[in-house]
Amino acid sequence: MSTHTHHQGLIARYKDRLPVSDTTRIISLNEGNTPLIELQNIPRLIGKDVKIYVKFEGLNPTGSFKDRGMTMAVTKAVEQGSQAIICASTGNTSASAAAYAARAGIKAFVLIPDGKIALGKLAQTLMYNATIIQINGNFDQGMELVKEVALHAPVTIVNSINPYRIDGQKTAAFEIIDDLGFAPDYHCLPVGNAGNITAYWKGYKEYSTSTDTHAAIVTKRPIMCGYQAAGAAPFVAGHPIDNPETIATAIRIGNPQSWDFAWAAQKESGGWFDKFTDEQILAAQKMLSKHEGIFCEPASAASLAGLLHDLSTGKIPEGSSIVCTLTGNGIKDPDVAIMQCADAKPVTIDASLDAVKRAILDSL
Ligand code: AN7
Repeated sequence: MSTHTHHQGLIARYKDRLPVSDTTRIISLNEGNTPLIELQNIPRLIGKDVKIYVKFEGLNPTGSFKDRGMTMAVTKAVEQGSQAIICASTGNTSASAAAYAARAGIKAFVLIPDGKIALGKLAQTLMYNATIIQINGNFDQGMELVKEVALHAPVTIVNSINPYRIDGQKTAAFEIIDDLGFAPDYHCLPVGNAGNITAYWKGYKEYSTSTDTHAAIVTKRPIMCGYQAAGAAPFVAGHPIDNPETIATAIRIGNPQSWDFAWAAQKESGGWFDKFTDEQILAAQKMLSKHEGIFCEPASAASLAGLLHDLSTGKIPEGSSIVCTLTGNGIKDPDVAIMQCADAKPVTIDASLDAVKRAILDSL
């Protein structure tokens, strides 16, 4: 690695493991290099002797892990002469695509389900100046339309069916191993369209395999645990579902595009899929904010909800090291956060010293 300390994005950092050349113009917002934070309070609260680390992907430039894939996808689209990109999205992909298109100076078109994306994601996508096409339908219908329209219009698809997306996102696994010096025993993450579980597994495999150009860095690979929302759990059902529903709108997906890759990750790692209710997901989101100071979006909290469950049953045993990916930033979905904290509404008082003193003493 270079001796410079200025992180210039994940392509610069990992270019010997990514499909770029020395002449490639890199489209980057210095994404990646996100913190891996060890939880200090939750293990004690649940009475388990485990090491839990969260990979806080909400600290990427547009607030989600999508930036890892998007820097690669847009870099390659531009290298191949594309003037426009397109995606279907539950919100985060649209924000990320829009930002990287702005950075590259090309156009972005995004198809989103009308009324079903979090407010912050809509605000971002508008500000980055993408052309937003709202459909009276869900993500899966948007995805089918994007695949069709790309056959008829000069646009590059930047959903995770674009293999460069997976290559960019696999670097999160590299960073975890580079930070810890080992692979965790378990890796827990939310699963929607299933690109991310595919990408992590690819990254873990690449770091544990010797090739002509690279020696293996570790021997171990983690067991992959993919968690879904109960109302949007095709991997638990074993087949796509028609009308996915969950408050975690980011993972409101019924027909995952990386179906086979995700099953391969599960089988090869000895892992599993499971599903959790919106209540369990929101409880995990709040627990993480309240007890660790880490605010992720609802979908991201599915990783912790699943881990808490699997620790409670012993499926994940004490003594384990675990990484949970927190895929997106909680600030993106203010409506759900404020709804969750309705019982802790701020009080309004007179602007006087007495009134402030009283407010403090009342709640000590
Ligand atoms: C916060 O933005 O599919 O299983 O269109 O935004 O790789 O799909 C978002 C997915 C988890 C699921 N957490 O990841 C989109 C989109 C958050 C997300 C997922 C998403 P995949």
